[in-house]
Amino acid sequence: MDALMLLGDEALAQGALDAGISGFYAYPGTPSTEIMEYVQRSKQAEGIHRTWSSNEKTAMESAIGMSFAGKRTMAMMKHVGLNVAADPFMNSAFTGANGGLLVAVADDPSMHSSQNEQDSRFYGKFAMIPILEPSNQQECYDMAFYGFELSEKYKVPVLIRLTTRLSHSRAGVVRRAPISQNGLKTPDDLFQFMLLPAIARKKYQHLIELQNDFVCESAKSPFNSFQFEAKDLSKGIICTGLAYNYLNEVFQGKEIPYPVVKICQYPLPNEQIHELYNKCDSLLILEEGMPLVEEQLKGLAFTGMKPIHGRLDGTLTRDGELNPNKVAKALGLPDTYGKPIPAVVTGRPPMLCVGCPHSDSYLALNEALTEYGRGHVFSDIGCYTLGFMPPYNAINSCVDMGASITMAKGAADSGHFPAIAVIGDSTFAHSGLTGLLDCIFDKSNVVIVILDNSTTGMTGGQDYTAFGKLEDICAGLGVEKEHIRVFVPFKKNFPEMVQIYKEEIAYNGVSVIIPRRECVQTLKRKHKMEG
Ligand SMILES: Cc1ncc(C[n+]2csc(CCOP(=O)(O)OP(=O)(O)O)c2C)c(N)n1
Ligand code: SF4
Repeated sequence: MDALMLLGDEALAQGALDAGISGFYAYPGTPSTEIMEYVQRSKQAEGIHRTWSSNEKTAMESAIGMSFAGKRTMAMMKHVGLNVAADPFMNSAFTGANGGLLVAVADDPSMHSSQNEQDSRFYGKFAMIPILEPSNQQECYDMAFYGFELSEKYKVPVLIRLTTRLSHSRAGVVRRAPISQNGLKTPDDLFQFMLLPAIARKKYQHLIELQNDFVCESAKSPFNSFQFEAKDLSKGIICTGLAYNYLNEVFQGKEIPYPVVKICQYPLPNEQIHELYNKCDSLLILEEGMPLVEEQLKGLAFTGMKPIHGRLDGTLTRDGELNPNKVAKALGLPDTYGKPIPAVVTGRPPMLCVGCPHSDSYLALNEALTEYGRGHVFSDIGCYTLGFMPPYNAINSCVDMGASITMAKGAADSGHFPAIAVIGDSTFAHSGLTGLLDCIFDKSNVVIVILDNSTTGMTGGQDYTAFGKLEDICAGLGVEKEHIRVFVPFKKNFPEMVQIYKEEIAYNGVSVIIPRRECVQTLKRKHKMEG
């Protein structure tokens, strides 16, 4: 088969396509977005489900449904998306899978474009399911085939964990001959997906029984390797996922003098880890993200234990992503890797694009709020979060997707006035609707500004499910029609915009204001495509 130059995300997508997948479900989020974007561009994917879901929970549940029907499927998200999907994700470990079910989660250590740093391997361990963590783009591709097989062999979902550098860097990937999709086939046991307590207890027992099998699979996994032959036994190295790549980069093709255990499939293959521990005077654990393996190995600190070095004892930083330089230093090698970053690419804070509609919306909101001082605007996550920066200084919170509306509600419940929520249109579809329903139910005194730029701007301009329906949705949920106000955020409309903000702040109840103007970047792209 031909070789392709693919991002890690794209390699996983291509692998899933070649491995006979029938449906992709995802909500955008860096660094996972390119998985779905690749599939949406792919001719091979025609006829396969590949539209964006409202959020990660709906994506995960739809994937479980497709698995129920016997087909291979994958849910994709960024790490914080797995928090949103955690309920169906955890329960899917109990229901198990019918058709192969993969959950691809891209973590963002160092928080390049995320509100926190978390390690999805903990979720996989928590759910007690197998985890695959590719160390390069070829493994991203191969793991799609392998993951589906593993999922169907044990009838469990399988977590694939990527990290930013792998998701977003390119390498040659050799393809295999594509295989056809599964036929429709409902589960043999029609109670399989019925998590009533009496059934769920049995399911949990079954999941517990499978744990040993999962360890055996890890021990013979083509993605794990155990190189025990090295002469220098002062150190044994365990590296996981991408860290294996960094280790090899440090030695630049030369022989690594220490025994190395490469872990790209979990749960940990205990026997081989013990063997390494017994052989060597100390261990160095290189893992991207949190010290999951290191903590497991350290357990309780019994006296006489051999030294185990890693992120917990300061050999490596406790936070942030790894790189070959950090790995070299942890090995006691000189700190000579890489060239300094040129000044031109440093110190450039993100800002709203020139002409961004959010900019006009914020300037008018600031004007309307002058008499109240600062501390009234609960924001959310999207391009509009940049309204935090000067010259706007317009917002006071950013916690998780959807939190703007519910935080404004909580503040309003306490008597805080005015309480304004600012939320993007895609974020509103993702997780704003239920918060709005809470406000309507309690007749909360809030003004909710839904910034409608017709796209999911922050992640590169994807479609979203509530497009063209915002007023209808708000009215349908119970917002009074006269308190659903729409304006076009342009400088020339400034007095009208300020007036609308002021009127709705003065109204004691739930108001929705929709500033509507397309994102200038998507507009530019459309014009370019139209030639
Ligand atoms: C749970 C979760 N999923 C996905 C993301 C990634 N993400 C951040 S903001 C955003 C949506 C932004 O779109 P929108 O609300 O329309 O605002 P815009 O960027 O267009 O201004 C997404 C998908 C995230 N931070 N958290
Ligand atoms: S991408 Fe669009 S929404 Fe985001 S800052 Fe630029 S113009 Fe505004």
